[in-house]
Amino acid sequence: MSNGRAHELTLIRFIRAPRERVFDAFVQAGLASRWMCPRGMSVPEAHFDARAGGRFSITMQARNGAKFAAGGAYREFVRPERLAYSWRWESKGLPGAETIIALAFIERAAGTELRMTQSGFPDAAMRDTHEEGWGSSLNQLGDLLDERGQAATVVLLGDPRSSYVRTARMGLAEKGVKYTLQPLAPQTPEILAVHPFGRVPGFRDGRVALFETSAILRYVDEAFPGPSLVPGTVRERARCEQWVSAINAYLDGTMVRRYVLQYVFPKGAGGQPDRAVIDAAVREMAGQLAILERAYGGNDFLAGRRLSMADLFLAPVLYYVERFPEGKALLEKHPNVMRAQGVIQARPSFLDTAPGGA
Ligand SMILES: N[C@@H](CCC(=O)N[C@@H](CS)C(=O)NCC(=O)O)C(=O)O
Repeated sequence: MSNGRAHELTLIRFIRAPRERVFDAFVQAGLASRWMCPRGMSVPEAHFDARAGGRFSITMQARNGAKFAAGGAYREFVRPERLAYSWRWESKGLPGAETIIALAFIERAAGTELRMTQSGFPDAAMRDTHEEGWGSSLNQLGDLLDERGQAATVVLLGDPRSSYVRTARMGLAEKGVKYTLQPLAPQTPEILAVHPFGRVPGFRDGRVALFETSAILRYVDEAFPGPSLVPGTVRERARCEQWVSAINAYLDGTMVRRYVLQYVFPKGAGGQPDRAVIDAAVREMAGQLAILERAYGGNDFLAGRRLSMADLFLAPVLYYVERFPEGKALLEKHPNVMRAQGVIQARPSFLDTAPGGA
């Protein structure tokens, strides 16, 4: 959040930890190296001479190996209330302007209110990139200091019976990200606050709010360590994208909306499933499963030799299809699809996200 003054940045966060600990996280290398970089980066080096007049330096490293070093000097050091220091990027190619960071640590019930102001940016663009960087870093500070860890910051919103919510949960589980699930129905005010179309899932990582499952998984994949959810080669990445798009655009409509949901929320005469709708969906499903059967061939995954986002989109859909008579009969005629389903259904990410909780 910028406070309206020219090129100054103000961020206010509540951290569920005593203020001594929040203060120390800014000035002790062992703590700072665990959070003081945006998500997706790491801190290979940090040196802090933690006293008024002392200097510090910190190096952040991106996944591609690029390093970004910064340093400065403490101007005010009043533990645990206030801290102020200069900040200057030292690596080539980074803006070299010196800025001033001032922090206030305010005691609140159950934690600390952190008020951070960074002033002296030469332009709004530099301020805005720092807003994004610090916002993401402060999410990591919350992960580190809150006893709930990442689950205090990372929130998935949506009814766990939704196939899309399960896809997102499986992706989070595959990455090893801890999160809080808020089981909310579509179109509720809380969902509309993150998803303008009112669907589920929605996602928050601190102040970052996202909707659309593939966008959520892209973010999770890049922002957190852990095995990648997208394949390593150009062709396989495109294939992954191709299947995510096809599942969203074609399979979900037929398999979930016109087939499964016809059983779950029947719309036919006398509150019964509408046979004509089901029969039409079953005919379409037969064609779609034949396409999947050919796509798998002897592979267990849709894009390449290991699990990708594409498989996370399909598994929750086919899980539901198999629960109803025509779907089960159709699936049994497609051994490649059944084999691939068997493989993904044995993974903890699938087992631990069953819609009924078991
Ligand atoms: N393309 C969206 C689809 C989300 C979606 O359709 N979710 C369903 C639940 S599985 C929903 O919210 N349905 C409620 C509605 O259609 O209003 C995504 O990938 O997240």
